[in-house]
Amino acid sequence: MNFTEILQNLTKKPLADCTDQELYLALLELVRQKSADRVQSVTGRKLYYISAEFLIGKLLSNNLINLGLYEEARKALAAAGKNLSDIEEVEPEPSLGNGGLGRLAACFLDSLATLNLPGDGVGLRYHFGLFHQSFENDIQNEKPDPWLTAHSWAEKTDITYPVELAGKEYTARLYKLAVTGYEGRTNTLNLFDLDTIDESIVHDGIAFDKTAIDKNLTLFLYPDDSDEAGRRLRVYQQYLMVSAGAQLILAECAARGCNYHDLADYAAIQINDTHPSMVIPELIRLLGKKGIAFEEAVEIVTRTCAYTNHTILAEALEKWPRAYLDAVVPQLMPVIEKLDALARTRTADESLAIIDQDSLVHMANMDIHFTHSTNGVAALHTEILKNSELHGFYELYPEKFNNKTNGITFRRWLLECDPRLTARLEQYIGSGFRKDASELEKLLTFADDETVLNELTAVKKANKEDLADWLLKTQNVKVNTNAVFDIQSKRLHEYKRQQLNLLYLIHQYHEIKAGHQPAVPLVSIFGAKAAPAYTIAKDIIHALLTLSKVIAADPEVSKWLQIVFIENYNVTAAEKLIPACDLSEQISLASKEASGTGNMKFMLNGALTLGTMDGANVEICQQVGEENIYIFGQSSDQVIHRYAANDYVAAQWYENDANIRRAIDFLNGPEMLAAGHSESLNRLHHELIHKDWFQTLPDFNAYVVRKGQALSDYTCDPIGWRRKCLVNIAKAGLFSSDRTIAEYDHDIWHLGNSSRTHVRLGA
Ligand code: H2P
Repeated sequence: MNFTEILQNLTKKPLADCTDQELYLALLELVRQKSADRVQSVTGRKLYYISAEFLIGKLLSNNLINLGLYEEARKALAAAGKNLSDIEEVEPEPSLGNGGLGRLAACFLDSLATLNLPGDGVGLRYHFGLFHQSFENDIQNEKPDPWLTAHSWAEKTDITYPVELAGKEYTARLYKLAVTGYEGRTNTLNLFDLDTIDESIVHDGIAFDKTAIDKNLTLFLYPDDSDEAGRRLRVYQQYLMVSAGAQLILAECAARGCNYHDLADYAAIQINDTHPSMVIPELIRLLGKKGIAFEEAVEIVTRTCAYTNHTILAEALEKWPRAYLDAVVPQLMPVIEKLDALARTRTADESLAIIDQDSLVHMANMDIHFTHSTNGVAALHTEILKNSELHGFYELYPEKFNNKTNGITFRRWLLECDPRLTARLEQYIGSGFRKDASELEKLLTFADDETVLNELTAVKKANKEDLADWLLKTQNVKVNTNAVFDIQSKRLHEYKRQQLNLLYLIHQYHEIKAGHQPAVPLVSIFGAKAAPAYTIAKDIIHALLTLSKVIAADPEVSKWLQIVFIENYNVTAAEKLIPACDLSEQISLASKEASGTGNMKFMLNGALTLGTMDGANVEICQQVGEENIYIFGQSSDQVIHRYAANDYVAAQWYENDANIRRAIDFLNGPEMLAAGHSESLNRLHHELIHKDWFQTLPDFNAYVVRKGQALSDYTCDPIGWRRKCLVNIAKAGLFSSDRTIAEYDHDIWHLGNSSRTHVRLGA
């Protein structure tokens, strides 16, 4: 049977007569069948990647690519007058993640399956995931973002586990989502849910009764935690995930012959950030029920589990008041107390305790004591963990610390999102890079080939035209594709410093008004969601939207400058933005961005990075060389020292620098106040002068200068610019998640071959 016949067998009518919805369902079914053919039995150690987030994005095209069916499908549909990209539109995007952390988990699943490694995900089946963002009156508005349609990728199973929450028993049901690798095997993303969830309790945006656990537990990812009920709800969610997950792991291992004493020969569990940390005491508790004594259970769990740290921001290293755990998971508290006592026999350092003197339970501390590996996600981040943030732990357990620089799957972030560039690359260097990313380096032989450089420029131009069409269609804005496309898309957070970009744009506004024409027109594109309770982050969005209007209304400035803040930034939007980007904004305060992965996606798609020496930017800089990246700003050492000395006074920078003052004072000056909301603009103005926690002002001038340099290079030396882009693409191979996963496997997991990890378990 040819592809058309196979598909027609499913649609039961000629493809030309089918709606896009019918074709989508047929393709979904076909992908399911083909993925099932690639399921393999597991021998030896299997990975369970347990994570509160899996930001998988739409799956149809990705799965078709990985199954090698994409071209056939596209052609068969085209022959029937159908367009695969229209059919993709039918698929709702599951927003089961917030940002890089969740997207990393999704890339890892893709790489595991591609590398033929046995590795499944474990998480929650949120009904709405992260909220849907819209702008009303230039203010972020949050609504539910439904994705669970009658036919979804996650298939209901009849596997259930009992989970006890606050003394009451709930039933967690398992849903399975097939994850097929590129020319690889099929693994599973296991997602848990309750049958009793009631979506109708959501009202007024994303509000709901936080106490009705049976109805609300898996409604949203990260429900508002600005009140106690919201914070407790997170503990409820986390325990549902880890308890059901732990039961699943034990059941699967037992079915393969594990006697629980040898659990570490059957399972490797990667704890993704602190959200799943309770899996440690939960496994110890469950092993206790199987008759295994506490001491041995601790050793088994330590050998089985490993922990990834994704941030040094204290707010994100979870510390739960003991009272919450007493109330929600009373069955775990005796175990956690014993773990705390055991940890205290290893160190007298109070800061390494699990339960501190204020009765806070430190999840990261529990992870580090009772797993065999703690890794950071970029070289600089791991060094900061070892030398400052987790220094006490590093002294206690030096052998546990290791670095695993993040990566991205090139299937989604090149093959799928940038077919034009992919085709060109294949023409130049063959298709080996699809599976071996290091082959991209072959491109370097074309660094001085002007034909190739011009062709790459043409690819970028066409991608910019596509993005312009998409922006017009979905955001109702028209952009000039001869302008530089400058993009900052990531979670909204002060440490990521969208506000620095904002101040730059105000600065440019003034410069243009003063008759200083820039080198080239600039379209500055933002995509970002602010956590619903994060006021200043929302103020930054409001300021950018307001400034965008002020500029658009000024013909003198709008010739040169345009701000586009896209609504509801998600994976689908990222796939449109990234291939069209010229300049990638990675401007976090040095030391604060653990790694970043957007930076890798942009470079792979031939954008140049404007960034600080932070996270993986440092490694990108090492890869491409300083002449192929625009670096500015304080170093992480300078920042760390400034924090230690506690002598940063934003107001001094404001007082002493006329450019800074002019930019900040514009925020609540007459033009902005006429177009925006005074309360929000005044608050941001005040914040920048009197707090500025993430030291925007010391980096301001350096940023302005470096960005100016980038823009002038773009115009004055187009061939030189494109050569830099080529080098970035060629050197992106290191940032393939296949490399990252191979390192995790080699150093931490040892999948498939039941070899024990040899680690020192105590002090
Ligand atoms: C976080 C870090 C990033 C890192 C990512 C994956 C938490 O993602 O901040 O620096 O690359 O994890 O390790 P994000 O900020 O995008 O939510």
